[in-house]
Amino acid sequence: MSQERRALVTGVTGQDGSYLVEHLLDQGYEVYGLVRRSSSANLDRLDGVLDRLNLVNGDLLDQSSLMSALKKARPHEVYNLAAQSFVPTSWSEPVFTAEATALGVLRLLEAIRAVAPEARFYQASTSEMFGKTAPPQSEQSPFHPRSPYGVAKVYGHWATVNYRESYGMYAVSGILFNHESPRRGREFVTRKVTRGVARIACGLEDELRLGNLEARRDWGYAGDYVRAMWLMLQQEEPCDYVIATGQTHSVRELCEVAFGCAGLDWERHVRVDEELLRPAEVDHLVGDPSRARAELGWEPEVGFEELIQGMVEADLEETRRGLRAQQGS
Ligand code: NAP
Ligand code: G4F
Repeated sequence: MSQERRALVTGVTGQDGSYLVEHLLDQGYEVYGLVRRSSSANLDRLDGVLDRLNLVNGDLLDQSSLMSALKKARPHEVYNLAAQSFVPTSWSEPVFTAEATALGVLRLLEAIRAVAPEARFYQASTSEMFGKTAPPQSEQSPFHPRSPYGVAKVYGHWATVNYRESYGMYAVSGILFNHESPRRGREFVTRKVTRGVARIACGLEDELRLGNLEARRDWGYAGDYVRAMWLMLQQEEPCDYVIATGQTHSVRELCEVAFGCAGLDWERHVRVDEELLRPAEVDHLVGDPSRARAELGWEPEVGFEELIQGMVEADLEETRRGLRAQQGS
């Protein structure tokens, strides 16, 4: 890249943040990552890039901290990946979820308008906004969110569209379907299953308790999806895009594939726990990424089986490493 480019990424300690930072550094950006105060360091996912990344303090709940971060980073591009992103927590902590996931977007947009109005803005929107809407879901599909998280994300989406329309800001909403990786949080179903497989294969556990096995998701690879985020901010005109694979699988199929990767029969180990069922479920998500394919030239490179196999292998390796460390100590 010939010109100097600076990007500010919120949610940099999360799954997507870590992949996006790597992508932006590869593109030659000077990258600033917003981190909130925590009682213990949680920079593990950034292990390989910490010496090339500028960390700035800030929290989506604190408007002045966002303004300070923007003044320090002077970004050309801002990627808002920070959120309370775990759907079940949004029922137990709905107000906190709205503060971070809905109003947090507004605080950041206001801060950009005041401090860096020329910066291009990416909002991490989600297929959870479609909720009950029948598949396939595209940019034209109506929203019918099914959780306080989904409701909060609809607010963030429309705030982004509104700032584009009200103030002429280059602000876009990426409507991303589920995307996973070995860096996925352990509470999300793919990682819970692949980690469960590893622990069962290593003899540490025998049973994996799950909720709804019939829910269907369009699961892609996080590394592919951060490329789409970046592409969205490189277009002449700001526009919102659905990012998805167009393929769908049930949680039951996920179990079959993941246990199969370790030569295990999932039906011998998986138990349904009613406590893990949600007050309202999103039954069936399948995205239609035609616009992204046509206008961004974006295609996913990693398919479902390859993704799950990679996650199982990574979890097997991590579990065996843990066992070796225990035996050595
Ligand atoms: P994640 O792993 O849960 O990461 C969330 C990030 O947000 C973490 O870095 C977290 O920081 C940060 N954060 C939370 N509250 C904050 C606050 N008040 N102020 C500043 N930072 C805060 O999520 P992800 O899977 O990478 O997803 C990234 C974004 O995409 C999220 O907005 C999510 O809702 C959205 N999304 C994800 C998917 C998916 O399938 N992964 C699909 C569609 C949309 P700590 O480390 O300090 O907790
Ligand atoms: O992995 P999940 O928790 O992801 P969910 O709810 O689809 O949300 C994720 O993807 C969204 C994009 O659509 C993001 F916006 C959001 O931030 C997050 O990254 O659950 C997937 C499905 C659900 O239908 C759930 O009911 O798996 C089902 N499931 C069945 N048993 C389970 C479990 N989910 C979890 N987390 N844990 C279980 O034991």
